[in-house]
Parts: sequence; C-alpha cells; structure tokens
Amino acid sequence: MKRVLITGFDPFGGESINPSWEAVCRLPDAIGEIALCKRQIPTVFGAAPAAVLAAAADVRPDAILCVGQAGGRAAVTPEYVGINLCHARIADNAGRKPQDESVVPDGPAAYFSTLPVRRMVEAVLAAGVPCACSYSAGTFVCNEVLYALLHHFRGSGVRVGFIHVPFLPQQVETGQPSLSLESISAALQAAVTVLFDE
Ligand code: PCA
Repeated sequence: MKRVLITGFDPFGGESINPSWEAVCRLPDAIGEIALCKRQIPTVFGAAPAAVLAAAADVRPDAILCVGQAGGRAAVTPEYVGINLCHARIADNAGRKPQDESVVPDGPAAYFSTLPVRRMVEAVLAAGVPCACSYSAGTFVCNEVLYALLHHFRGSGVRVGFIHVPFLPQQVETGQPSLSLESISAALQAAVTVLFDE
C-alpha cells in the first residue's frame, strides 16, 4: 500500500470556504492500493510549507499532493512548476504580504513537479472533468508550498506536486467560472489513481 499525504487550505481572501479543503476532507481514506492522509494547512507564508513538512514527518508518505483554490480558473489545473518567488497581491491569513522575496534564498529559480502531471491531466479528463496543465502556480502561498516541498524532497524519492481547483458555485456571481464539489472530488480521485504511474 502506498501512502499519499494530501492537503487543502483554509479559506483566505475574504472567502468563508476553500474548495481545496472541502474536496480533500471528503475523499475516502483509500483509493485502491493508495492510502490517503488528509490535512488542512493554513494560508500563511512560511507556516503552510512548515505544516506540510510536519505532517510528512508524521505520515512518511510516498507522495505529497497539495491542493489549492485558484479563483477565476474554469478547470482543474495540475501545476507543472514551482518558482522561487513570493509576491503577494493580497495579505495571507497572518496579514503578511511579501514582495519579491525568495522561497529559498540562493535556491534554483524553479523546480518541476515530480508527479506525473500529464498522466494526471489525462486521468481527470477521462473522468469527465475539465482539466489542463498549468505552467504557473502563481506567486502566493500555493506556489511557495510547491517550491518549498520540491526543494526539501529533491532526490529523496518522495514525489511532490500541486493541483489548483476552481471556485465552488456558491463563491461566484453568475457567469463566473466554477466547478461543483462533486466534480472537484472526482478530479482529485482520478489524479490520485495515477500518482505512481511513470
Ligand atoms: N490558494 C492560494 C493559497 C491558498 C489557496 O487555496 C494560492 O493559489 O496561492
């Protein structure tokens, strides 16, 4: 049995829910031969990657899949790359708004996800949910988490990646992009199924 640490974030930016955690917390405890250990992490620079690392020390996962909200996107978007930059447009949940800071001083500019991103996109599309590969996780807390984990687990054999998910229908005005909780959950389950594919 493989173990996957899967995380979602708490609400931020004035929202009262975060679809990432709403979907993650409802996932089953196992999908086939893959056990899921679910954790909520704070939308706070520094504290978010620290929370995932603490959970990973506890869970000893074979792979880590972090999930976050990307309001405005219409599809589920596995992220291809994390970059060494924190630059916030809005404050995080601790009131911090870093401007042009590094995630890891003197770290490389970027790391590619070590999850099979293309397979994940195919699997989610096959499950009937809109999905596309993304080449930017932004410069807010989600990107910080992705970069910090890829840096920490480089060369370790622990696979690391990130999926952004759209707003839920109740978070948006008519006409704005959103996806149902059922669709987001189905997407995450489909992605998990292929995490250990080559
Ligand atoms: N989305 C934010 C941080 C927390 C979340 O769910 C982001 O995209 O950086």
